[in-house]
Amino acid sequence: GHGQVAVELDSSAGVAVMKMENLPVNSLSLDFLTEFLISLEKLENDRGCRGVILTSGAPKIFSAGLDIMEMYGKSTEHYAEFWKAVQEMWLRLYQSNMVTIAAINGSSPAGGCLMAMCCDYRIMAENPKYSIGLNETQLGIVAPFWFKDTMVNTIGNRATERSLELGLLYSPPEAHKIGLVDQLVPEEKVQSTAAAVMSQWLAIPDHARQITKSMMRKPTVDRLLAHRESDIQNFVSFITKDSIQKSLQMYMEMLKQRRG
Ligand code: CO8
Repeated sequence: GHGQVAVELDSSAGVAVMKMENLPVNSLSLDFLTEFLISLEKLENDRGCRGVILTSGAPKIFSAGLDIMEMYGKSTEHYAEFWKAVQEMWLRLYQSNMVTIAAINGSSPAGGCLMAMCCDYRIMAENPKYSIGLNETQLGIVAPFWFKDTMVNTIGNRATERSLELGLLYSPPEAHKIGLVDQLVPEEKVQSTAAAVMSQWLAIPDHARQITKSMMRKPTVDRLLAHRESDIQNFVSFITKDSIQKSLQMYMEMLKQRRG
């Protein structure tokens, strides 16, 4: 697909805004992830771009996380390809040389929360209707070790243990309290705050910041790189289980009924 990620580069500031536009809920489909990766790679290779603000063009939703339809009723080859793209998104975003700021202007469950946690800084709209967290266990599925590692690196071990076991989705004040987001602002201030925070981060010399980021994140990245193939195999064998397919089907039905 095309046009699911809108990129606007402000050359004078050296800052790009990446707006996710896979409507209605920015679910991370294989198509979307592929376009996202291409867009990110282009910016990464552009010497004129030093920072990226990741945000959503979908009303009320930052990202609904992995596209459940990609994990349901498909072939094992498809699951493997999909999972590889999810890994790639995480690897690229978590290790980006650019300053990455998540401007979280809507709900951000599961894979959406993962994307936000990959960024260097998180600003969330203080709308009480929004929530953020790794809710995988609520779907009867298990967040992989590198999702867990990313959360541990963000909020610490104890808060991660509780969050993951209960599949907690946090309101903005709760998310701020545990450090899952760094700052809450009124909805209409999210983008301007992101731009202001970006200029603070860009005041630091790139090379020093990049080496420091790598020092902090490389051990976590290396753990996935060392187990990448087995992580794909784990995903495929887990997701193809009858009981897991049944859980996902029930969850999708629950989502649809809840709306009715
Ligand atoms: N994937 C695919 N479709 C989705 C997803 C999704 N993640 N989320 C929502 N949709 C669909 C809905 O089914 C609905 O479709 P339709 O119009 O055909 O009925 C449409 O998007 C709009 O959704 P809602 O009507 O629910 O919209 P709301 O604005 O009321 O709510 C929410 C939006 C809050 C995003 C809500 O839809 C929601 O909670 N979605 C589910 C989010 C979720 O739980 N995502 C988890 C995905 S799993 C993941 O990311 C990590 C998996 C880790 C791997 C595990 C290893 C096995």
